[in-house]
Amino acid sequence: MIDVLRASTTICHALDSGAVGIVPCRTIDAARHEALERKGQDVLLGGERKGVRIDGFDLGNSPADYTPESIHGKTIIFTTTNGTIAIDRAKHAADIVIGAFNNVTAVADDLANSKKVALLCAGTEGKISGEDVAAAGAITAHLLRKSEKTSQRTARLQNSVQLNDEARIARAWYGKVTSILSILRESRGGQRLRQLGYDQDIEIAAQMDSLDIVPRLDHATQFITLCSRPE
Ligand code: 3SL
Ligand code: MG
Repeated sequence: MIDVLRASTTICHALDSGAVGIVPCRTIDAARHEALERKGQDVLLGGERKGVRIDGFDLGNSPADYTPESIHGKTIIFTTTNGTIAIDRAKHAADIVIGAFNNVTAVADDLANSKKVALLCAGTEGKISGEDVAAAGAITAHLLRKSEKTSQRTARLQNSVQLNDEARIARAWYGKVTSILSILRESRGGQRLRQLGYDQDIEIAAQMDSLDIVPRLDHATQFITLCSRPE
């Protein structure tokens, strides 16, 4: 699942800062309920609606707020406008990982041996967002490069990665990107974040491969953690 602005980026930063896990919730009520159920545990409520922190929540959806000082050792109950809904829609997938520009290479390396990969772009309230498609294109390009290298090593003539039209479009779109920061700033979501004064979040989200981590949903616990790939 890819939601560059900002759910995926924030999840990556939260886990990198030492959060125990993220519990994605589809609605604000579900998040509040989850927090009540876990009363007494070290939990924080995080997320946004219309880009801003939800009333009564501890944190919004700015990756910069998820620092080790604020969240190390805590469980984050998290709900956002698009990202956590996309995670919920993917719930029947065998394996769900969270991708952003910050962790393109780590995610692509992790997915490289999968038989079938669906790159789910969260978009913005039902509309395509350019930044999510560009990140999907970056992951696709990395998977292709990896596969070409393997083919050369094993003297196989055919590239083993087969793309559908959507993946080809994403890759072509990413191929046209000269500045990730510009794509993010110009996008629908990016423009709104700038109006809200979140320029710093866009700059963080634009940093390619700043983190070498792969957040993964554990189906049993419904926690997103840095757990390794299921066998
Ligand atoms: O798309 C989402 O779920 C949010 O990350 C949107 S926002 O960037 O926080 O407005
Ligand atoms: Mg988004």
